[in-house]
Amino acid sequence: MAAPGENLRINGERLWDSLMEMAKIGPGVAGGNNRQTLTDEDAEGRALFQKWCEAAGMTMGVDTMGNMFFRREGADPDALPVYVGSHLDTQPTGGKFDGVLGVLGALEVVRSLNDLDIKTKHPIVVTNWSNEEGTRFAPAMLASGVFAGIHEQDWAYSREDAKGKTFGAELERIGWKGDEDVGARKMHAFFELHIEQGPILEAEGKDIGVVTHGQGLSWTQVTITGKEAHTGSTPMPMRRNAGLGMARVLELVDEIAWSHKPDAVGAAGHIDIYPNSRNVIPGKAVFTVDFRSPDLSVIEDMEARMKAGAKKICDEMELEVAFEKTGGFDPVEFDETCVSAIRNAAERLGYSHRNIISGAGHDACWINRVAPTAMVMCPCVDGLSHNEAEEISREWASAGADVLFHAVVETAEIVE
Ligand code: HGY
Ligand code: MN
Ligand code: MN
Repeated sequence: MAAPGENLRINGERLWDSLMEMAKIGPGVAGGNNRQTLTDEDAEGRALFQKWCEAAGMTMGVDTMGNMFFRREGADPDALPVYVGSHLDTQPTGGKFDGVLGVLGALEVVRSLNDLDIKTKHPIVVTNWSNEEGTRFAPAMLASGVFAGIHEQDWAYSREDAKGKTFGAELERIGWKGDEDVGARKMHAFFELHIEQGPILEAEGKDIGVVTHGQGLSWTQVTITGKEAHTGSTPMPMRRNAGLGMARVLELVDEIAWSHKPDAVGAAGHIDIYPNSRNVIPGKAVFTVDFRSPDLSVIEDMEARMKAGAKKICDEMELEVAFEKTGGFDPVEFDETCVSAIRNAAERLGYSHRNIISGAGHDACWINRVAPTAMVMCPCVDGLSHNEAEEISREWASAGADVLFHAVVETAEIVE
């Protein structure tokens, strides 16, 4: 397939302006974003994205999970489209670029194709996946997971946030429940641009990460039950302290992850303690253990050791413990042809690059189950993400979008 000429580039200034414009919606308290899925802020961001895509001549489709698809016609209307996108929802203390760079980078690809009046054989579809973060409604990558047939839609609709609101009800409430059958769309390929969310590319002075694999993820929700009692008048031997039990389990989680260094990681980001009162011994602790590794057998080992160890800790402390698997996916190997399109694009454009395994989960990890898929990454400052101080340079944003542009156009086949 003819590749675009090395001088074909996106409009970096327009991309940066769109990122800064979107960042005004659902602002955080420290310069980042709090645009959680299915909130009014998410709805506002979706509307702005729809306006921009329709102004670029694309037609919108929305499926029953609220996934948004904007189609640019190809010379062959029957050819399967090349899909490109990511997610607009953010963490509660999220950055301006996690997910958003991939969605607005995809829009920039189409805007640049329009500027250059380039026609492609395959249609191109710009995509925003609902609820990639899984922070308000677990698990992460929920809607792309339903699209790929991993989760049932009814189960996804039943997922509840901390206030007991369900995904299905909130999707209706914000008016973004579409009528397309989720997963009915077939793809020629899917590409996702994303910030690395880790330190490797910046540390090595590389512009581009060619993502060959994604590490696997396991989320286990642990509930430890003890007995609420007075922190002052209850003798130490009589206490059944669920908070202390959680602390010992979290120490164990850290130890287990370190035992598989350097690739495995483990922590708990979600922690609820009850009744969370200064002078009451915690009667219940609910927390989610997040284990990740590129090696499935390591993930399984970490999960099993954590459960056995937590059971032993709780037995010794006369506490009850229960486990619920609330998310997970096996390590992912992306499509070699799509990965090569990204590597060749970086080479052609003169960007330094290296192969990389994605530390974070992405919608591409699920879409890889139903279509040839690959990702391109750009560095982020200090490797920081899921933090309002998340930062990238304009140059990194442009480099990532240039490579995305070339990989998408090559795969969609330019029509002379
Ligand atoms: O959890 C993840 O890896 C992604 O950021 N949702
Ligand atoms: Mn993301
Ligand atoms: Mn994220």
